[in-house]
Amino acid sequence: MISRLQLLILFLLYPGCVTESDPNERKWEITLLNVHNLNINDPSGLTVDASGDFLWTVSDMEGGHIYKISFEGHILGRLPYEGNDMEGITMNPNDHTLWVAEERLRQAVQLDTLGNVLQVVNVPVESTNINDGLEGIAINPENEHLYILNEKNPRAFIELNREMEVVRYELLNFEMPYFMQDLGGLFFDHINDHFWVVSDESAKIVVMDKNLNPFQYFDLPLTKFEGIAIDLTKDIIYLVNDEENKLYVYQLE
Ligand SMILES: [Ca+2]
Ligand SMILES: [Ca+2]
Ligand SMILES: [Ca+2]
Repeated sequence: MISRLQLLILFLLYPGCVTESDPNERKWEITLLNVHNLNINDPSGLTVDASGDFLWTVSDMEGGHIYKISFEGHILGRLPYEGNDMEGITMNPNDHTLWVAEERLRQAVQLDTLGNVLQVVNVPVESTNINDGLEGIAINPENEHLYILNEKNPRAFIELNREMEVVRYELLNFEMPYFMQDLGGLFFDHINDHFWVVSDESAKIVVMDKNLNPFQYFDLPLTKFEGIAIDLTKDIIYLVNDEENKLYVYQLE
């Protein structure tokens, strides 16, 4: 028998025998549990309420609304705020305020859960095509930094601090199998410091570490998924499809 100490010595003597992780090695799998119809036009962003009891989504239509929906896709409420082209939503669990990404206006808008606007932040992006703007938004509950995705041209990750200053700006131009044609939705896992990105056109989810290095991907059955939210207590992934107006539910294991 080789003792643990002997193994450790072998490991230290022969570091070359330690292989790097295979990019195709799957850490997790996802299994489709359910697909629910949504009576909402072009649902484009998704987040779990801080209570953990329901979801919030947005319609990207001009004059579109913010909706509270159940995990089965039933509409539980609608806020009076009328969006311009809302493509993302997140909730700050510390103060229970919502943040939406207004794509064409290049703005992050903070609202209370009655729909009153509290703050409007202009987000600097380089894209000149009006509909290649903000598509994803998430928040870090520890430092209250906002994470924002610009869809494409360029595919950018933008981090704003509490003062709403840009403190990180990175382009997400990955090689296969992590390549994404566009960036459609963002979820931040604050327990593991992972970023989950859904790409509409590439029909995939890519998971990145805190330094934005991708390490896992999942193929999705079709395009137009634009919102992603995860219930970390149950390892359930929720996705909304902008074209089908449907809510997809996956088990992560
Ligand atoms: Ca959309
Ligand atoms: Ca749009
Ligand atoms: Ca867009």
